[in-house]
Amino acid sequence: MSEGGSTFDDPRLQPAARALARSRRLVVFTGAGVSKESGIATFREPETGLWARFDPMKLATPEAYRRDPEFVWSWYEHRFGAAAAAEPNAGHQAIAELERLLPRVAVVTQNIDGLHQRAGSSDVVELHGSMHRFKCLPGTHTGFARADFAGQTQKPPRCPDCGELLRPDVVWFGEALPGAAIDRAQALSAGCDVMLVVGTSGVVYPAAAMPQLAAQAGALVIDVNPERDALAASAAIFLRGPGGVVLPELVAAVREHLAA
Ligand code: BV8
Repeated sequence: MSEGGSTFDDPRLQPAARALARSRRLVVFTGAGVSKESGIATFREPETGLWARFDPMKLATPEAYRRDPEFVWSWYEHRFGAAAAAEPNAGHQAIAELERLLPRVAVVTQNIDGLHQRAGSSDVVELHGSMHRFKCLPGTHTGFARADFAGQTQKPPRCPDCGELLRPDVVWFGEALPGAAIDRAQALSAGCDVMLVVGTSGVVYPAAAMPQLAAQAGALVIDVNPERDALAASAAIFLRGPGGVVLPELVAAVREHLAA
């Protein structure tokens, strides 16, 4: 704890807060790290227990699901369970507060847990879908909620409309991102004046191209991560620390700049 009582004492905090306070079109780009303090495992840090020995990159694929739907479904059930028990953390809440402080804030997330929306962010682009939505494996019938197959005992459940296997409506490796989501994310990234990047290793494409798009368009990119990630190089300001600690301090400093 530094003398000012703040837990995050980095000289780059003030320049970052000043840029955010002046932003007219802010995009917040997030990855699994922003949900870490809500108790949801990231992809890069191995899980404990049963799932530690399985590589998410090998499970989140259409091939894995077709090869062993019961196993991949149980992996998602494990992750859904963790997410259902999770609450938005101080980082999600700070991001939602920026929307109340600044003229225009959009969140572009790689996460499928829905925690930004639960924290109060109202404009969220889900690049990789949502664990709260389901569709049938052929993709013919979409928009199912968990309640639509609650009565089924078989795992994975079957599509109420065509009887095919259901799957989470998330983007698997090797699958194209939803057209509307990637189009809007690219337009927002190319049109923002500041991009706040939180909790991503920046290795999965095309999502990881968003901060580069923003920087190429002249936006000021701020990167928040306890570790140096692949995007830190394209960031004008790198704030080393966990989102749940850095973001509340950053938003408090933004409030001070706006009040000055
Ligand atoms: C596509 C949803 C083309 C599912 C996800 C070879 C073969 C096939 C494809 C490829 C290939 N090479 C490259 C590709 C493309 C591939 C890709 O990029 N692969 C990578 C591995 C190289 N991409 C794709 O396949 C994409 N599709 O290319 O399609 C196409 C085009 C047209 C037609 C057909 C096909 C689809 C990619 C989407 C996959 N789905 N998620 C699910 O969740 O189950 S990806 C998933 O992994 C996440 O969504 C996220 O995107 C990624 C994980 O990254 P992060 O979120 O950054 O998380 P990570 O754990 O890596 O890092 C956490 C960070 O947080 C760390 O930096 C850590 O330091 C930090 N942190 C820790 N604690 C905190 C913290 N930060 C803040 N606070 C803390 N407390």
